[in-house]
Amino acid sequence: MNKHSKIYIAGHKGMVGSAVWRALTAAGYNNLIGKSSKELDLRNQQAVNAFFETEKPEAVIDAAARVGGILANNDFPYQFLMENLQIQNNLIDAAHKNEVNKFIFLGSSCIYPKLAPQPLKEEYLLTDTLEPTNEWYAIAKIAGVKACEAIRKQYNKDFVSLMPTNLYGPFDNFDLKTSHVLPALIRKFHEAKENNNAPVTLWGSGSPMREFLHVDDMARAVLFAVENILPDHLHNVGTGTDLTIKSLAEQIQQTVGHKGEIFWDSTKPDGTPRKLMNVDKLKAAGWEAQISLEKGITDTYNWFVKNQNDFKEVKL
Ligand code: GFB
Repeated sequence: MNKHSKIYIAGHKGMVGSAVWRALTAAGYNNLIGKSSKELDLRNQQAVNAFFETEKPEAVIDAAARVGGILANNDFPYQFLMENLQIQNNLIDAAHKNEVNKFIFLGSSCIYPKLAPQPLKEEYLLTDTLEPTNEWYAIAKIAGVKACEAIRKQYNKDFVSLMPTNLYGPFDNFDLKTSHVLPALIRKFHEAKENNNAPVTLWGSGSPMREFLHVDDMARAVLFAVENILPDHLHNVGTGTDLTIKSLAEQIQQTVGHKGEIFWDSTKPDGTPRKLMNVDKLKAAGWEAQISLEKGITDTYNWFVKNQNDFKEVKL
């Protein structure tokens, strides 16, 4: 790989893909390609094959996926399973057939069993049953990890999977029905503050623990995988520390400056009790997270305040 190598970033308009685009551009990569979903429907196998035959990228970063928070995953199981399988199968197979030698597949920590020992090591994959609220998405992502592992094993190509913990940052989805917890809480506390410090209702019990990684740290992990041959097919990406949803809520409430009450809606699911990543493998290879949660929340809140008028509802 060199700075003129043609690198296709699938999903370059999303939170992760756009962060990867920024990181690679800042590092001097000057031959990046991306297509919006209107220009190229990644669920369409023929269209994806035609795109690869014309463009012949040297490397592919798969940041394209149907993603969402706990309720979206629970309410749209078919889309989370089928669309993710379609997107990744089309990309992986077209890349394989068109002599792409480096493919970076992105997934999520929910691929690991619901009650796996903590922190989660890569070797715990497929050792027990999954968390039911997101097993559809997880099964699709596990299939992608396995497809990349198979190509690596059978054809000796540099196909790797990076599994980040819960990501957040600029260009996140702030739609209250479909978003993940961190952007949802930023919006809820901000709007409640503007509304005379009205009470805020959050989901579940507040007791589950989550780990949060700023998307710019994730993008540096992808850059690291572009520039190095990683020792194995699967690597966790995270900070190595987590906190309860209740503590996260208090931290966001303080950053936003909301002074009202917090209520917990126990009719909404908690999801998995804990999913802290063991990040020793990627650390040993040379990557480490740099952005603290405190700074990340402040920066994301500032970004939200600047851009909130541009948000659309995200329909699934
Ligand atoms: O981020 P989140 O939607 O998904 O929720 P997961 C994390 C926790 O925050 C859950 C609680 O315990 C939620 O009940 N929570 C509290 C809220 N208030 C809210 C709120 O207003 N909005 C949201 N969204 N949550 C997803 C998976 O799991 O994480 C995906 O479904 C993927 O497949 C992704 O793995 C990273 O962390 O539970």
